[in-house]
Amino acid sequence: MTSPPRRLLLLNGPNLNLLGTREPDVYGHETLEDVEALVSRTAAASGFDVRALQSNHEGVLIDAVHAARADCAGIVINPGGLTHTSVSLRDALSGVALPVAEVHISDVYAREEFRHYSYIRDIAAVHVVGEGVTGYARATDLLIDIIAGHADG
Ligand code: CA2
Repeated sequence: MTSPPRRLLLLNGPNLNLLGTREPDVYGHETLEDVEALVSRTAAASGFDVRALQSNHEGVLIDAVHAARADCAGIVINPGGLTHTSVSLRDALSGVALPVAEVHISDVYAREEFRHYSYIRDIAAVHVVGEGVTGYARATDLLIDIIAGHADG
C-alpha cells in the first residue's frame, strides 16, 4: 500500500482575506498571510507541506476540496460564514473522505445563535474554536496526528 501524500490543504472561506484589517477585537491583529505562514511552519515541523487557498466563492472552495483528493492527506478549513449555511461544502468535504480539521478563530458559541450550528462539525475529525489564530496550529498538529495514526480524534 502507498503511504498518503505529505501535504495538507489549508482553506479559508469568505471574508477571511480581511483578517488583520478590521474587527481586531473579534479576530485579532494577524493577517491571512500570518495564518498561512503559521500553518506551513507547523506542518513543516512534521514533514508536511501546505497548499493554501482563500476564496470568497463557495464553488472555488468546493473545487479545491475535490482537487485535494489527488495529492493531499487532510484538510484544515475555516469555512467562515459558510460553516453555518453550506450543505454543498459539507457534501464536498465528506465526499472526498479526507480527514478534516475545522477551525474558528472566534468563540462561535459565545456569539450570535446563528453561529452556533456548523454543517461541518460532525464530519470533522478535529474541531478547534475560540483560540484565535494559534488555533490553526493546534488543529494542524491534531490533524497530522490523525493522519500519522497517532490519535483518533
Ligand atoms: O471565528 C471564525 O473563524 C469564523 O469562522 C469567522 C467567520 C464567521 O462568519 C464565523 O461565524 C466564525 C467570518 C470571517 C470574517 O473575517 C473577518 C476578518 C476580519 C474582518 C472582518 C471579517
